[in-house]
Amino acid sequence: QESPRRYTREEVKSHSSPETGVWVTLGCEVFDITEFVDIHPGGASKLMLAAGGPLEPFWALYAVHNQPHVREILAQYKIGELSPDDKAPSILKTSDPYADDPIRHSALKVNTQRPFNAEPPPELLTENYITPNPIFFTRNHLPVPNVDPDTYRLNVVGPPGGQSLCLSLDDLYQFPKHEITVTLQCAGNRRSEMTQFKEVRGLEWSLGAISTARWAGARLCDVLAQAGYQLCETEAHVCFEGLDSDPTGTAYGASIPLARAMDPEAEVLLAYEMNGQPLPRDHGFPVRVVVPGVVGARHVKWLGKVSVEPEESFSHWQRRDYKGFSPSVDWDTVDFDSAPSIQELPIQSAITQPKEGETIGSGEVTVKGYAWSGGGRAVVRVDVSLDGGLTWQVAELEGEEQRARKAWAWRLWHLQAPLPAGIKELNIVCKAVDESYNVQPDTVAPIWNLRGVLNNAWHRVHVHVTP
Ligand code: HEM
Ligand code: MTE
Ligand code: MO
Repeated sequence: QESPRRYTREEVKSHSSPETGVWVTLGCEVFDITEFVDIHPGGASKLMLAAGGPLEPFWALYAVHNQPHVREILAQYKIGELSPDDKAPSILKTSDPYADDPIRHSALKVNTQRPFNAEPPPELLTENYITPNPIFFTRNHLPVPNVDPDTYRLNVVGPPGGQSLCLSLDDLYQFPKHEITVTLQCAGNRRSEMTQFKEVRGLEWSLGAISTARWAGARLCDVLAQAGYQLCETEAHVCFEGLDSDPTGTAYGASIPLARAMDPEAEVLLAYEMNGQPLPRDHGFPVRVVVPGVVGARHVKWLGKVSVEPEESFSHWQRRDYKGFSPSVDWDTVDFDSAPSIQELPIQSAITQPKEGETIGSGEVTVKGYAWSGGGRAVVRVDVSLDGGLTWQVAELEGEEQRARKAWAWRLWHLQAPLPAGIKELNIVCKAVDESYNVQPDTVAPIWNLRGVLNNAWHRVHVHVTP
C-alpha cells in the first residue's frame, strides 16, 4: 500500500480560492474540493468560509455534516494527509500578554489579533436569530483575563451606612435568575463605511460588530438593593471595572446612570450565562454586565467591581472615547468633555445578503438583513430599495415579536422581489424605522465623526445580475 502524499498546513492554506483550487482538512486528512464548491447543498459562499483550513469549527456549527453520506462525499476528494511533524500552531512565548487568550472560531473575520477583535461574516450573522456563541462578535481592548471561578469575587461597594458585598459565583446564583434576549452592538459597527468617505481612527468594523444572545444572571437592581442602595434624587452613576488591565494596572471601566441600573424594567443584568452556557472567556467569563438597549462599551466583561459614584466613570473609555461629534471637529479641536458619553444607540439596519459586488441570478432577488434600535425602541418597519432609493418596498420582519419600549433584541428581515427582465445591476438600500419614528440618514456625510462611531446611514449594496 502506498503511503499518502503529505502536505503542510501552509500548503493547504495557499489553496483557498477557485484560481488556486480549494483545499480543506478534516483531522489529518487533506481534500481538494474545488469541484464540489458549486454543488455544495449549503451553498458555495458558506463552504468557502472553510477554504484553506480545517472543517471542524464549521461542522461544529452545522451538525448536519455529522452523517455518513456527507463523509462519503468528502472521501472522494481526498488527496493526502498533513505532515506528521506539522503540528498545530505552536505555543507562544510566555512574555506575550496575549499568550493565554482563548482559541477562536476560524469563521470570524479578524480585525486585530492582539487585542482580539473580530466579527462574523455577513452570511453567518443573520443565519440565526440567536447568534451562536463561537461566532458572536468580540471586542477586546486588552488581553483576556483567566479567572478562576472558585476564587472569583465580585466587589460591590456599599453606600455610606449600607454594606459592601463580596459575592462569589454561588452568592450570585442565589439572586432570582433573570433571562432576556439582548442585542449588543459596538459603537464602531459599520465604521469601514465612514472610513471610505473620510478617514477615521478606529478598528475597521464591517457590519458584523453586532450580535444577539440570550443572557441570564442576577438583576443589577437586586444586587444594589441588597447592598443598601435606593434611587436617589441627585445624579449618580454605577461604575463598573473589568478584571482585564493594561501594563500600568489600569482596568477597563465604564458607567451607566444609577436611574437605569435601579429600574427593574430596564433589566440590567450581571450575566453569568450566554445562550444557556457559562459565558465564554471572550465574552466575560465568569460575569459581565448586560445593559439592554445601550452601546456595547458599557457591557463590562470580567466584572470585578461595582460602585456608585456622583460622577461618571473616570475610565478612558467613558471620558475620552465612545462619544459623538460634529463632522467639523478634528483631532486638533476635539474637546471630549463637551459631548455626553454614548448610552442608548440610534436606529440601525444593514443588508447581509446579497453581498457587495456579488453577481446574482436573474428573475428574482432575496435580500436579507437585521434591524435594531437602542433604548428598547421596537423596529416598526424596514424599507428596501433596489434602485438606490428611488422606489421602496416593505420588507418582511421575521422572528420574535418585540415588546414596545422593551425591544432589546434585533429583528431579522427579508424581501423577496421579482426583477425586471434585462436588468444588469441593482443598487440595494435598506433603512429601518423605530417606534419613535426615528429614521436613518441617507448618507454618511452629515454624521461622519473623527472616531467613526454611530454610523447608521442607509446601508447600500451594489450587485450585478447575470443576463
Ligand atoms: C449542507 C456537504 C462544508 C454549511 C450540506 C449537505 C452536504 C454537505 C452533503 C447536505 C446535508 C443533508 O441535508 O443531508 C459538505 C461538504 C463540505 C461542506 C462535503 C466540505 C467539503 C460546509 C461548510 C459549511 C457548510 C464549511 C459552513 C461554513 C452547510 C449548510 C448546509 C449544508 C448551512 C445546510 C443547507 C440547508 O439545510 O439548506 N453540506 N459541506 N458546509 N452545509 Fe455543507
Ligand atoms: N469589558 C471589558 N472588561 N473589556 C473590554 O475590552 N469591551 C467593550 C465591552 N466590555 C470591553 C468590555 C466593548 S467596546 C464592547 S463593544 C463589548 O464589550 C463587546 O462585547 P463582546 O466582546 O462580548 O461582543
Ligand atoms: Mo465597542
